[in-house]
Formats: sequence, C-alpha cells, structure tokens
Amino acid sequence: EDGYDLWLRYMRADAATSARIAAHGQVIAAPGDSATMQAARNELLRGITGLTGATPTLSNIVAPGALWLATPRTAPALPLKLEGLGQEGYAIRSIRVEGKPVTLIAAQGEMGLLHGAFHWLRLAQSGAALDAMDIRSAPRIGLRLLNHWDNLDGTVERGYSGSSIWDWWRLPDWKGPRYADYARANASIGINGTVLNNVNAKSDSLTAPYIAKAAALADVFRPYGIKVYLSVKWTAPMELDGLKTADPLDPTVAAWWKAKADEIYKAIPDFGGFLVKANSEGQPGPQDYKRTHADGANMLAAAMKPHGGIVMWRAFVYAHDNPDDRAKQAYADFKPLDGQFADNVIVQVKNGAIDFQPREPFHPLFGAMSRTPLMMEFQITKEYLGQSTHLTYLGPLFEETLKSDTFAKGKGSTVAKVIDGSLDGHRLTGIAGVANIGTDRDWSGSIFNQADWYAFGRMAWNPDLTADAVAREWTALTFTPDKAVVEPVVAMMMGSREAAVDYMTPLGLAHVMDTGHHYGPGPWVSELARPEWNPVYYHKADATGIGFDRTKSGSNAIAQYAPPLAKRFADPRTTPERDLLWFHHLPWGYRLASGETLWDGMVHRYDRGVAYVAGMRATWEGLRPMVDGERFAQTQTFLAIQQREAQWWRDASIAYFQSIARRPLPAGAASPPESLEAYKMRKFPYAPGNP
Ligand code: BDP
Repeated sequence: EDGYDLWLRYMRADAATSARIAAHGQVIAAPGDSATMQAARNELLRGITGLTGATPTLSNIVAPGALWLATPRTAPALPLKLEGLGQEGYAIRSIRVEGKPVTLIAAQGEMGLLHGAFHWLRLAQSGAALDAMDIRSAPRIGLRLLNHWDNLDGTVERGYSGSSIWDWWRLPDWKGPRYADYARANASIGINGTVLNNVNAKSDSLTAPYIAKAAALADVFRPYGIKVYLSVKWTAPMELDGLKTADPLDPTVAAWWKAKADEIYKAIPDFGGFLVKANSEGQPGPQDYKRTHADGANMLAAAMKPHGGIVMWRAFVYAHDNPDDRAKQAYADFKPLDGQFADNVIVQVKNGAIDFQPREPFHPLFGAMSRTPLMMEFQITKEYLGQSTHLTYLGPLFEETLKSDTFAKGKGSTVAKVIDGSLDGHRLTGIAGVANIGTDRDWSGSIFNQADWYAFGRMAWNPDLTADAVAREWTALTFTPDKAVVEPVVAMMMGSREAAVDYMTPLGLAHVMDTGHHYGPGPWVSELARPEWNPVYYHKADATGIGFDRTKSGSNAIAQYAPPLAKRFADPRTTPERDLLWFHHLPWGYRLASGETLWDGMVHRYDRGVAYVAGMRATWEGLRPMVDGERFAQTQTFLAIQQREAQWWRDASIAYFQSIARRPLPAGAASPPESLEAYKMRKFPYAPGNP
C-alpha cells in the first residue's frame, strides 16, 4: 500500500464484519441520474465490494437489506424529519419497509445523500454495528475550505509533498484521475470548497486561459460539492489591463473587478469567491492608496454580490515600518473596522497572532469583532511543526484553539462559537486549512500527515469533535479497526504535537526556526532586515531572563483579550505555563509550578520531547507485524529522521540559550555534543517549500 487511497481503502474486512456489511448493503436503492447520485452510488459500490468481496445490486426498489438513499423529491412520504439538516446534512436510520430491514439515508438534497453515504461507509469500514442506526448530522460551519498555496509554475509555497497537483500547463484539456480522487477524499470528510492558488497570488490566475483551467477543475469537483475559489492579487487591474491605479474607491477599478467577476461566473456559475492577502508581507493592497481593508474588501464584495459570491479577506498583516509588537498588529488594523464590512465579506484570521507556531494562544481578534463574520485559518501543512517527516498530529492543536474561551460574552464564548456564528448570530461562517497536498503518491508527504487533512475536515464539519475521537476514526480507516493497532497508534498521535512543542518551543516560546525555510532551529538569528523576522525578537533572551513581555510593562498585547483573560495573562502565576514566555519575560531562576527553575524546566522539556519521539519509535517497531510493509517502512524511517532532528533541536537550542543564561545544565542532562558555532553553521539552501 502506498497511501494513495488515504482513508478510503475499503480493504476486505474480517468475516464477521464483512457479513454484517453484506447484510445491510446487498442492495443499493439510490434513484437519480445526476452526477452527485452517480458519485454516491459508485462510492457505495466500490466500498461494499472492497469490504465484502461481493458486488451489491443496484435497484430502484427498496428490497430487504437495502441501503435506501432518498430525498423528499424521490420519496415524498419519508418517515423522518429533515428540518435543520440544510443541503449538506443527512439522517441515517434503520427502519422497516413492509417488515423488511432497510437502512435509510435521507437528506433534503443529493449532496446530503453523498455525505450520508460516506458516513455509512466510514462506519462500515471501521467495523461498527450497522443495525439500530439513528444518526443526524449537519455541518456546523458553512464554508469548509482548503487553501492551496500552489503557484502557477507547479511549486507549492510551504509544500512538502511534491509539486502542485494542479497541472496548469495541460489544463483545461487534460483532467487526470487525481482530480476526482481529490474531490472524493474531500467530500468524504465534509470539505466543500478549495482555493486553488497561493495567497501570494499572480495576476495571471485571472486571465481568460487560467479562468478556463479553473473552470475545468470546477467541473470535476462539482458532483462532490466542492466549489472553486481563487486568490487574487490586488494590483491585477494594473498588471493585466494597464489601469493607472488599484485604488478601491476609483470607479474604473471597481468596474474592472465587476467585469472580471462577470467573466468568471460565465465560466464557473457556482464560483465561490475571492481570497485576498493585501498589505501583508510586501503584497499590495488598499492601504497603498490610504484606504482601509474594509474599503478594499467591500469593493470586491460588490463585484461578487450579484453572483452570490463572497470575499475572504485575510487579517494576516504586519508592517515593516510598524515598531509595535507584531502580535498586536492585525487587531490594531481590523478591530476598528468592525461593522464596516459588506455582508458577503468574511475576515480570515489565523489561529494565532504570529504565524502557525507549534503553540500560540488563540488570536485576540476572535471574540473582538462581533459585527463581522470571522473565519479560522489553520495550517495543515506543517511549516513550523517538522514539515513532511515529523509525526506531529495536529488534531490537538485544532481542538485546543477551537475550545479556547474568548470570554467575549462571558464564560463559554469559545473560538468554536465565534466561527460557527452562534456567538454573534452570523450566517456566513467558515474555516480554512492551508493544504498539505501535493503530487506525492500518498498526497500529504507521509501517511501520518494524511491524518491532519482528515482531522481538519472532520473538525470543520463538527468543531466539537475531539482530536482523540478523530484520531481513532482515522487510524481504524487508515490501518485497521483492530484495537491492538488503534490504541498504540492513537496514543502516539495524541502526544506528538506536545512533543514537538517541547523539543522546539517549550513554555510559550515561538518563531525560533531558522530563516526562510523555517526548517530546524535558528534561535540565534538576529541580523535580518526586519526586526520581526529575527528569532531574537521573539524570545528576547538576555542575561536576566527570557520571554516576550506582553503585559503592561511590555507591549501590552494582553489588553487585546477580554478583561478576564487579560487579567489572567497579566500575572505569570495565573498564566497557563504552556504560554508563559509568550506573555512574560522572566528570570532564568523563576520557579515553575514544579518548583524547578525556568532554565531547568526548559531543559527538561527539550529532553522530554526527544524522549517522546524515541517512545514513538519503539511503539511503531512493535506494530511491525500488523502494518503492511510499505507504510511501515516509511513511518519507521520518518520517525528515525524525527528523532535525529528532535535531538538537533534540543542540542542547538540548549547550546544557544545556555550561552546566554550561563547556567549549568540540571543533573542528568547531557551537554550538547557540538559547539554553538557548529549548529549555527548548518545551512539548507535547497530546503523545500521556501518561496
Ligand atoms: C507564513 C509563510 C508564508 C506565507 C504567509 C501567509 O511563511 O510563506 O505567505 O505565512 O500566510 O506562514 O501569507
């Protein structure tokens, strides 16, 4: 097995499971000729045939043991209520039709049936009971999107899984089989849209030939309910058609975008909308014309409005000439604009205020803009979490962020409630994940990275799902439902992100990765042009201590959080230890809750992270008899790489910080084997994903 089939493997099940599946899926009654119905039927056929070895019959008559897929249109007298399920939700129920047992998958529309079919297959594949079913499921968040940082030349910014899967050169003519498999995989976990190109966009994406290419992809994705979106470059009207300005209040600019929107919708009638990175990291934007982000977003929104399209405006902004704490800048720019955005604009906010670190407190904009719909941006590709080879399951990171309490409207105002719209009554809701997908056979650069794609989709559908539950599902589908595999694999996964935090950025440290490629440690880097590009800006280690003071005596970023949180973060004693150095600059001798000094605690955490990886290797070795050779070997090799690199992270970080703290290592901790200079000398000119 090379991982191509992801979690949709449908391998032959054991005899008992196979018999159970056959008993409930020997007939597929799923009338309808649409491409979506065909997709649902084909998936059930493929799944049941694979799992049981017997091909079910297709019939329009509801026979005993049938899987019956019905909407109010095909079956006006359905025995269950579909209210509240929307177009994508579904119900699955075991019923009797003329005394014969039948499994009914019902939905208001065909897309719901497709999702229901995938749910049933997930249960079948994971060996669950298939009788006495009574399930209702509908997505809590409206837009559940992947963001591809794919460039038109086939490279992927922060991509560690090969090249872009979009073969722009041979599109629109050649539509390889991967596109439909991509859509199937996404639909199976509830993703319903994809932004095809990098947020650092080229204007060319908006030319007629590229619109035709995007339209070809949209045609393949449509039956699976996946809409296409594009990232746009702010100055496209100037670059493509020679306009003199890109000022959003200039009527010729607005007219250009309106015409462009009309052109796109002619080719892609269900086009989703635009994603915009403006006035960020050198990208042009409305501020270049002394206009606000709202001015820019609203102008684009007006062009999309007649077609039902939306604008996703990113809040990932920080300016080179702004001396203030980078973590404060998005809030400073956007909070004053609350209430000024058009109703088809949604502001896309990264989970934390800096940049996809192994750990960040939740972004202070969540909960702070009650009159503006905010969508979450997670990074599935692991730019800062070990890239392709480290096993660092992101489920716990997603869960931790979604469950964070903003206290915006009192206790229980979680980030999940901000983005599902329930806290402030928004109907436009969304969540995006920066994709980890590429041309590698296994799509994601490693088998275990597939779990991050899977978890993103499942938690986007239901932000209350736990990382543990999702890991269990994924493992059962990806390997086997056998507990002897599921238990140890889930245990490995669940602690893996914390281990990366420990060996890279313990106790709230952040952004200490090496320059540009962000691969490996570089806490000593201090000479880059912009202060906030340098790791020393983030950890502020000096002879007296370490950490970024974001309290009143420092940048006062804590004031951007609701008062109960600001109060908690003001005092190191009430700040969660995991975020300690994010909010405070503390003496090396500061006492942690355990009683040990900050310095000793840091060293212990580095060591704990490395030890965890060694533990994962041992666990994996024990699974050798139960995992197929190819996937076993890849994971085994990658864990070895991870252990080597975790050790490197630990040694280099300790060598550097010890040179500043000038303290002995705690008893039992080994000295780094190389000199600090040797760690600094390591260079990686061809590290992948670096723009
Ligand atoms: C950072 C990446 C950079 C992206 C940027 C963004 O290092 O490549 O362009 O975020 O999100 O994480 O715009």
